[in-house]
Amino acid sequence: MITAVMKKIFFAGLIFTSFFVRAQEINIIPQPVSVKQTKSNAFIIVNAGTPIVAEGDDFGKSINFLNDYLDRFYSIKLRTSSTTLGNNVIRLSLSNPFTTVQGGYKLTVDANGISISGDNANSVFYGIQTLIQLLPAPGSSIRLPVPYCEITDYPRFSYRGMHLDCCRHFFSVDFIKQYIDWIALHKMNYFHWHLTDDQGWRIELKKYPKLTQVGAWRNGTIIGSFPGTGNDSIHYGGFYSQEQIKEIVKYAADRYITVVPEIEMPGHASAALASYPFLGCTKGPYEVQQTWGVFDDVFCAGNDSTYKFLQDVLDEVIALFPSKYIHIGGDECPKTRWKTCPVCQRRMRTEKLKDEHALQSYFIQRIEKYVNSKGRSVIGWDEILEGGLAPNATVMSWRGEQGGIDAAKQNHYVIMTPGDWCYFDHSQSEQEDSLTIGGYIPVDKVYSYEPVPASLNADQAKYILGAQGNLWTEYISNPGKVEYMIFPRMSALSEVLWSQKQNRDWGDFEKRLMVQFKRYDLWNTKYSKAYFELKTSVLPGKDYNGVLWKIENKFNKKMFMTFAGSDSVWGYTGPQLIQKTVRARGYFNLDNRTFEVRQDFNFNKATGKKITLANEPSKNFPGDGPFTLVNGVWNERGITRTSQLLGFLGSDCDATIDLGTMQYISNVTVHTMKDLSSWIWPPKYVEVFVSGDGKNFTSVKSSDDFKITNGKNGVIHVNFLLTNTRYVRVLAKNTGNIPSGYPGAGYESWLFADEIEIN
Ligand code: TNX
Repeated sequence: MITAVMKKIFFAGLIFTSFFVRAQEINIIPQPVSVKQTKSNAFIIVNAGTPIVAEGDDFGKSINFLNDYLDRFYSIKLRTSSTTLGNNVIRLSLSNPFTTVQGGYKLTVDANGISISGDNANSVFYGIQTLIQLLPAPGSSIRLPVPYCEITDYPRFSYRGMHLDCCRHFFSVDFIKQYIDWIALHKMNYFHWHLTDDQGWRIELKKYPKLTQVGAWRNGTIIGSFPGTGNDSIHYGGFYSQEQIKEIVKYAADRYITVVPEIEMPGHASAALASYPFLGCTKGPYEVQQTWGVFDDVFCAGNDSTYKFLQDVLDEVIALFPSKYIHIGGDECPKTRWKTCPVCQRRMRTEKLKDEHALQSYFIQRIEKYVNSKGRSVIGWDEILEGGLAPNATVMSWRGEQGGIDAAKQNHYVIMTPGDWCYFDHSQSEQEDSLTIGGYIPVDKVYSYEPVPASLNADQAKYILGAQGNLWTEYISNPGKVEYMIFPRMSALSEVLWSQKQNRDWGDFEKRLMVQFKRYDLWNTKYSKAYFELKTSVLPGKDYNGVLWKIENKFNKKMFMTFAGSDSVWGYTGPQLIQKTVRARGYFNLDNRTFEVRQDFNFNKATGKKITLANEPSKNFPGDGPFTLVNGVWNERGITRTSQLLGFLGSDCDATIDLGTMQYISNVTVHTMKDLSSWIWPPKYVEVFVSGDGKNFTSVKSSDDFKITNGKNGVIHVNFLLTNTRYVRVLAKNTGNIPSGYPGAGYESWLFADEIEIN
């Protein structure tokens, strides 16, 4: 019997599955296995008019997610219906599995409506994410056109993760939910929640209340880049109550996302030690750390009370998190305290452990055994390979890919998070002007990542479960900065993880990325615009008459230039000759926005002149060759912009500059760096030699007076009596091996130079 309601739906379907509405292009990230846009027609979703019909299963999670999204961004609400009649419907159903990987779905849009069928309810949820990306962005309300198409899709990897460090900085429950939504929108399925570290313990434990009464708070935070220019002395912290954690775990589960909690051990334990000093080797007192890095005080590996404590903690953690995986850290654990701790040393004797690495291995294996006894598995950072891997552990490879390769060869499961591709705390812009930890990982670098290392054979490759983007938050203190750091790199990573290898194509991704930017706008996120940046380079001028500034944009847009302090603007026709100290600006317009780049040029007698180097710089820091030292550009952004400086490992920077003619000079300044935590030392001294013929040089003066100018940057000035010369040799002496008591003691030190001035 056809009811009045059914008649209405049928009637609405006839009207609204319009034949004449032109469909928008299909731009889905991550790229599905196959997409066919069948016609240029579109099906129209109508506010309150198009019902969602669930067939054969409970698709509540999918329906809620879609409805929330439509409501939030399009002010559209759809109702659910149990009738399958009519063609103005969104139909969700189960199909027979058509792939061996879990997550396969088919989505069809045609005159019969929208149909998503998946091999289970989770797979249908992925189909919903694709449907969301078929909607116009930005949104128009009331009626939403969806292009006619046929899509078949399933994921490549089973672990598709995003990590968030909530210890270095704390993020609210609402923001965590937002983060989880973004994970879902990218068809990712794991949220790695970093909950304990030196700077804060963030999870409420009923049995150990001091962990959050004491351990969740620090009395200040360093200002600026490590080691900082001071301390803000602000009481800072926060934690998640067990109720809030349950809420987040459910919120994630409603989006088919597993929350993997990380409880760090044996290192990164200051917050726990500050709360319960009996857990350390020296028994304290300890404090919740106010600066970043690695700390010598770690959990005592000798005392049984440490293991008892951690087992109690894990009991509560396991009860809160249904995840099969529990992450137990294992990274960056100095062995300093263990070496002098009698209890640790006794443990090594009784367990017949040959050194402290073996003790770390014992620690991890003992904890793993406990976690396994509760029916769960551990994940650890790749340091857990040292001294012998725990039998069932999954390895998270972060110090490059080698840990993952070694683990896979030992038949252990692996999640890849190598620093050079997956560390979203690194800068994604060459022109970054906000504070970051450094590095440079642009979106195309992330996109180029291949999680299965070439050195693995097919059997070993099966152990690579997938990969994850890590967001460490030392320099990320608010949600806006999180958005700025993860977008668009997270979108690139989602395609690395979901899409078939043969379907990955950077050029095609770029085209879809332009639409993804509109979605970020729709979501009102503060994504990074680094992708739009002008590329710049500085080249030698002809006949050493200055330097050339080259600017490029990837959109083939006309560019313009100006010099600060002048009103004139001119069109860019080719590299601009610069012959004096000036602040130059280049820009172009795209979609009513202006994208610009500024560059300061600092001129002196050496700028643009001929330069040769006696020693090659390191392959990792070749700059733009020797010319880097006389290109008029100072390295003002630290080492993010590696084209701007030369790095010498263990060797000297020994440059000879030809001024072209005899000239009077009285000063040489070398621009260099000091960052002892990164093994970067200023020159031991700078010595200046002069010569009229370029063959016979005489030393005029040397100086070791290094002065910091800004952060890690500094200079050595060498002043001398007015001298007439044509050739100037500048020797910046490497300080040699790093002295004891400093990071990297005994190893060769780095010497960085970015400019030589002659005045
Ligand atoms: C290394 S990745 C760490 C973190 C830092 C991060 C900064 C890992 C296992 N340990 O503690 O936050 O570098 O990039």
